[in-house]
Amino acid sequence: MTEGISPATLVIVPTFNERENLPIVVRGLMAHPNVSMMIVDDSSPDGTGELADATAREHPGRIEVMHRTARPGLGRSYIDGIKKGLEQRFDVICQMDADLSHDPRHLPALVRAIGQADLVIGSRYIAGGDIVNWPLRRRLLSRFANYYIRTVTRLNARDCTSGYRCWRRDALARLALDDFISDGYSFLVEMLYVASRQGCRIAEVPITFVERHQGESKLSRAVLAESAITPWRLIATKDSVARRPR
Ligand SMILES: Nc1nc2c(ncn2[C@@H]2O[C@H](COP(=O)(O)OP(=O)(O)OP(=O)(O)O)[C@@H](O)[C@H]2O)c(=O)[nH]1
Ligand SMILES: [Mg+2]
Repeated sequence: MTEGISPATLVIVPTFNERENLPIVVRGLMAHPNVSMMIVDDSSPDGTGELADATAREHPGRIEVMHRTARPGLGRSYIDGIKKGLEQRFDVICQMDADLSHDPRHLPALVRAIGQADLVIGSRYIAGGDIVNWPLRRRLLSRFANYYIRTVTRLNARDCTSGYRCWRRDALARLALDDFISDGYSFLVEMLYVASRQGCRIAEVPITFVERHQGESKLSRAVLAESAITPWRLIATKDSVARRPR
């Protein structure tokens, strides 16, 4: 069953080696009328970029593919995708992973909630949220990361690290992404922090997060180290001119 999504909505999906997963994500998203997709591929060696091009040809006018070659990285991919998305007519711009952890079926609920919020987080850590197939170690790591981030930054959101998000276009346009200090997963925390500092209304709706079956996780030690430092860097720079609303 697909519920309709009424505002013009763009979903930005960063990809790196997601050949097996991408077609399933595309199918799920294209089932929602009024939803377009931007795939931001970082020259995946497994051919995800070429597959994305072929998929875009099957859905003319609804799927755009950005092939990145310079300065790879998840944060830069989001920045490039968001900038391109903001040039277009969309009222709502969402972020979603390509590894099937984020179910396209949750999208209508996220978009509906944007009626009363500037940013809606697809949340694992509110009532009704869940995680499927994560080993205890991953659960503990994510729980601890959220506790740590919330404590250091005083953010109120329960799930500060979820990459399934839905933004009101104006809130996203105000973020001054070029001034961001982090990349990788910390980039998501920084987006949330800056949005919160700018007075965004932040809401959460429950999602069931499913661990990837295909492809590899890109969570590395370097990523974890950056995540430990980011909350402190954010609070240290929070009054800088760069992050005042523009
Ligand atoms: N364009 C681009 N996409 C990336 C990069 N790293 C990861 N991604 C994509 O970003 C999304 C999230 O990355 P994942 O690798 O799923 O994250 P993970 O390591 O599995 O982490 P968990 O989902 O928390 O287990 C996926 O769609 C990836 O394909 C990158 O450097 N560039
Ligand atoms: Mg993942």
